[in-house]
Amino acid sequence: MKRILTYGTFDLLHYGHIRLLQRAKALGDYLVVALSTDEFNESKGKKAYHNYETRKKMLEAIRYVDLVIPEECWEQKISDVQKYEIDTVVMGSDWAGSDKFDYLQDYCEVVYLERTAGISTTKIKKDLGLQEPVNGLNQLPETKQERDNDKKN
Ligand code: C2G
Repeated sequence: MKRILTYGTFDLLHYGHIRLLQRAKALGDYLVVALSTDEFNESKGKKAYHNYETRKKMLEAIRYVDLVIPEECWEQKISDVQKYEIDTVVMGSDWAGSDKFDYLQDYCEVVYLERTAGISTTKIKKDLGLQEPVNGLNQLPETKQERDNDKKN
């Protein structure tokens, strides 16, 4: 039983995430996803659109995912590898060579899979005109008229 582990925020789940999870699972038999908690994201200066519980439920509904655990800090990875008897840690190629993952090669295999081009949570937010939350409320996307007016000004 080959056990795979990957880390991420998986906010506004999209086909780049799904392809990563699909290819990661194809490398073994059991896939553990360590999902960034809202507090950990805050420490990274990130704020997910969906909270941890929602992102966890969405991941648990994906056929490739066997277990979702919280990612609470950068330093938990060695204990995760040992606790879940991980054979391979998999990340997208944007993490290739990162000091956040390469050191795990002393404990397990580390594989970087080609990142899916053309899609990202940031791109989705930008394309939908979702500004950063104001007073905890997401600003409504501009209307087409407002966007056209902006272009004229
Ligand atoms: N990914 C991908 N293709 C995309 C977007 C994301 O392959 N178009 C991969 C990323 O490389 C990552 C995983 O999908 O391996 C999850 O992406 P994010 O949710 O953006 O995760 P990230 O912010 O990179 O958090 O401790 C590490 C962090 O938790 C990783």
